[in-house]
Amino acid sequence: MIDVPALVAQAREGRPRAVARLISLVEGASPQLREVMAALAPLTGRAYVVGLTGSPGVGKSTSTSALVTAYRRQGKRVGVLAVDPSSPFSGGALLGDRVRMQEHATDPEVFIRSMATRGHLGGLAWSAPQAIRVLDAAGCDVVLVETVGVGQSEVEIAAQADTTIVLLAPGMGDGIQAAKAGILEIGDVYVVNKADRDGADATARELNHMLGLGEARSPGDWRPPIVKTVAAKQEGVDEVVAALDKHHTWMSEHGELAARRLRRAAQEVETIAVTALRERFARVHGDRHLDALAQKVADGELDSYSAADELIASLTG
Ligand SMILES: Nc1nc2c(ncn2[C@@H]2O[C@H](COP(=O)(O)OP(=O)(O)OP(=O)(O)O)[C@@H](O)[C@H]2O)c(=O)[nH]1
Ligand SMILES: [Mg+2]
Repeated sequence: MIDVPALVAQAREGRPRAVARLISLVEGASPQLREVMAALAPLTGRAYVVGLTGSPGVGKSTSTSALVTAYRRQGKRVGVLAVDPSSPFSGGALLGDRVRMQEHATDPEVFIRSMATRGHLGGLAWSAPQAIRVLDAAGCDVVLVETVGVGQSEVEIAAQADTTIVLLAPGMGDGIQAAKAGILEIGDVYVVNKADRDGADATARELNHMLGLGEARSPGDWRPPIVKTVAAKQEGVDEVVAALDKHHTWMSEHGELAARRLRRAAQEVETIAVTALRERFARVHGDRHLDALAQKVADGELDSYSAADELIASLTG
């Protein structure tokens, strides 16, 4: 048994080992998870959570590292969570990321963690928010969440962030790829990285066009900025931080920050509740009850809605 209050107290002081331990507890769905989350709850809500997403190789890790540098210059404590929704292992696929974060590895004010979420009950939607809470409770002013992979997982991760950065790079057909993956709608800030390469202006223009940024908006609406960077050389990164500050201020002033956090919490509670019901169902009935009901539905003896009602009643009654 782990002494949770002691561990949480150490994490609160920003002790890296305690933070790492807590995230492992979250990742491993420890039986003490409930106790951990209850102890963390009153310590959370301070961190500004920024999600970074974009096609493989656009420079998410390099940009994350560059943002860490920029925030450290402001004296801020920074957490980094690299989430790989496609892999059941942490580490392997994220090795490259670790290398790119190397310069921050010995900074006691920077916490870097990779997380694999495949195979988890509830997956990403369930484990990432808990890990973010740990970093928040550990006193991180900013938590940067990088998602590897494309598609739904990126949209899911964006839902966990206060602000989402969508990264593109010139000459990768990124505009089209991003649009396909549906990630163009989720950006609050757009970054065209690798601006040292040809075509950065064209990519920015194309993006501007696709997002309809030239069109009129209602006063007070957020107009996502497009920032060009050379993350590998720290160029343009202060502008990204300025854009993030601006978005944070805008959200605070328009009630959007609170609204996003409320939506996030609602989603999280729902995920946990549904997962709990599913577990309970498996414990109480195994698949037998479901199979029996399904047989009736297949034979036309029972309609599927009534079968579902019966199933729910058997769990909650
Ligand atoms: N020319 C140039 N190369 C860059 C820049 N930023 C990153 N790179 C390079 O692009 C490659 C990919 O960078 P990463 O930061 O690993 O990209 P990523 O988006 O995290 O990649 P995945 O996590 O694999 O999806 C690396 O070789 C970087 O050195 C840049 O501004 N200019
Ligand atoms: Mg990466």
